[in-house]
Formats: sequence, C-alpha cells, structure tokens
Amino acid sequence: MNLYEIARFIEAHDNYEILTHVYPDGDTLGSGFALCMALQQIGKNARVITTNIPSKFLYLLKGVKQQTFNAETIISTDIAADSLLGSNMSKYIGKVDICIDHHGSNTFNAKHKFVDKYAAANCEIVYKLLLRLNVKITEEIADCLYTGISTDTGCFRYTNTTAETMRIAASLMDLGCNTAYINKVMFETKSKEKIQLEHAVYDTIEYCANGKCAIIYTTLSMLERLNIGDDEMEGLASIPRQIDGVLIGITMREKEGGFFKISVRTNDNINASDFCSRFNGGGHPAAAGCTIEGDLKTVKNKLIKAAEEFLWTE
Ligand SMILES: [Mn+2]
Repeated sequence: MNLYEIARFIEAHDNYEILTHVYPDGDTLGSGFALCMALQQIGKNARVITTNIPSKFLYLLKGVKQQTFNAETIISTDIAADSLLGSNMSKYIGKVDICIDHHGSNTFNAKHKFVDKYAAANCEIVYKLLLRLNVKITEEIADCLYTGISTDTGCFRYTNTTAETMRIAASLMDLGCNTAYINKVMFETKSKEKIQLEHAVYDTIEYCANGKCAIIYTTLSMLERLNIGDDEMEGLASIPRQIDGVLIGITMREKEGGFFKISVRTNDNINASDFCSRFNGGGHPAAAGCTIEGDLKTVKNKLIKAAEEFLWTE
C-alpha cells in the first residue's frame, strides 16, 4: 500500500491499537502518540500499547485521551521484526493490520505495510500520513513527531539526515513545536547517575581489529552498584563510534535472563545492519542491533570474531 491508500484504510476503520517496539525509543513513542492523537482528532478510538516508557518521554502523552473500547484495528510503528514486539506483546504477532516503518531490513508480519527506508525517522512517515488524513498538527502532535525525528538523527547529525528531514522539522517548528525544550531533555540533560554510568563505561572500552572496532559494555551488577535504571542507557551506544579510527562501535548491555542486547553503530559506510544479521538482528545501515545469549566473555568474544571477519572481508 502507498501512503494515500494507508490513509484511506485508516479512515474506513476504527478502534485502533497502536503498537510500539520493546525498549521504546523516541521514534516509536513519538510515532505512536502522534498517530493516537491524530486518530482521536478525526473521531476514532485509539490507544498506544507500550511498556516501560522512560520517564523523560512522558511529555509525549500530554495531549492523549485515555479511551476504553474493544480493539479492532492494529497498527505498528517503527517495528522491524516480530521479535521486537517483546514477550508481553507477542499475542499481536500475525494480527497487525498496518505496519508503518523505516527499517530497510523490515521482516515484520502485517497484512499491509508501508516501509520507507529513506526516511530518517518513522516520525517523518507519520508526518506525511497525517497530512493525507487532513489532521491538524497540533503543538502536542508536533512535539511527538519532532522527538522521533531528532532522536533518530542524533539531533540532525547522523548520515540518515536528509534535506527532507530538515524541511519536516522546520514545518514542525512553524507549528509551535518545543524544539529547545526537547533538544535539552534529549541531548543535554543527564542525571548524576548517568554521568557515573558513563564514567564506568569508559573503563570498559576494548579495541579489536587493529583499532577499527571498539566495544563497551554494561552489566547488571554495574547497574545495581550505580543504582541506575534502564531508561538511563540511551545514548551510550554512540560512545564507541566517536573514537577516531573506529569503523564499528559496539555496545553490549547485559539483560535479565542470560543475554546481552547489542547496539552497533558504524562509520564510513560499514553496514551495521548486515553485521547484526549475523546474529539474527538488523536495523539501519549505520545503526542496528541484535541480542546474543551467553556470559560477558563469551558474547564479547563472538562479537570480536565477527567484527574481525566482517572488516577483513569488506
Ligand atoms: Mn526509528
């Protein structure tokens, strides 16, 4: 379906549940809540299904009405694969009517899909969809969309940023979006615990592949010692890629249940999504992820081996 057809489908249906991905980020939450407010504005029932929203994102809910209804139509936002629904949303697998996403690696099961891999953020697609639904983009909706666009582009610094990204962000500013507030909360403000965590993480840096790959990690015991929650973890993944000469920057985060969540960020056209596909993950060309089971040493050695093979065969 093209975006026009998606808009007509949405107008013809009602009682929406909007799904966001596990470990929700600014783009999936911004997309979900913007779409929810838009659907409510055009007279539909809608709610967002999500878990563990980091507290810094709670402003996104500002204009959202709580509604009770029996769900009929399911839309997913920014979800590239069934596994990204997480265990508590697995009941939705195979039941999604419309998938809206911007991951070129998308394999998600849905009746209808709109995937634009050139969109820097899923929120860019949602912005265009709302125009086709003749929704009035309120200040609250603009805040949601800007949050997704700014976070997925690292505040317009990453290579996925296009002129179109800038134009959409500029339109959102015209509509009253609180860019200065959002930029500060997303990119400047850090808790004292976060500073301590970064301090600890810098101590874990390890290089391989002749310095072309850098790995950092967090463990559950580190998080416990520093008394820090999952919502402070965002942004760590950009650290190893900042190092001069590093082509693959890997961040390992230990999770409950004996596995690590891996974030990969790359430089110089090294394909992060291809790298993560070796571990059944995926994502974007410069930012991707996967999960690997095992203890710290085992998982790290697997990543080092994979990185060396990957870089020597490029
Ligand atoms: Mn995204």
